[in-house]
Amino acid sequence: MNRYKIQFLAAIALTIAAIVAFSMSVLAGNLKVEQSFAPASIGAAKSSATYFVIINDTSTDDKLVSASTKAARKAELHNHFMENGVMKMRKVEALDVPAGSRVMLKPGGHHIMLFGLQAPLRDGGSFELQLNFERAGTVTLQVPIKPQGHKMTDQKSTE
Ligand SMILES: [Cu+2]
Repeated sequence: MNRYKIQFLAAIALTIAAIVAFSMSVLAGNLKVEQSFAPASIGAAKSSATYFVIINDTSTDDKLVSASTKAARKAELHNHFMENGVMKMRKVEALDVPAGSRVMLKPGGHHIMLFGLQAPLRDGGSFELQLNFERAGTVTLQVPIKPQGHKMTDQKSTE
């Protein structure tokens, strides 16, 4: 293999590495979104959820105000809460992402609820999700679909 071929292959490898890195950590303005995933849907279930971590290393407060995806009819920002010993969830208008904070959307807490899935979410697949922040604007994530029970890297330490 000549030198040029090697350089060419090295360039391809770097490009692939950059794409992989990009899919793991997505920038929205100066915000970072990491560890996104959606659990595979069960049977013919028409709803699911999406989780991720938002990192605001800036000195400016921000807010997640909405989300949308072609994978579902509707994507809503939700939170879980306990009422009379029963776990319920409800829509929230916005999620604060204060300056210098790390905000986690995780099972049992805040999440993006997906209603009316266009197709079942299959383990190993992925879909695009747009997140709209008040200041940072819109970011598009490629959300990987993981098996039921998948844990985020941060989850154990914050549970
Ligand atoms: Cu929900």
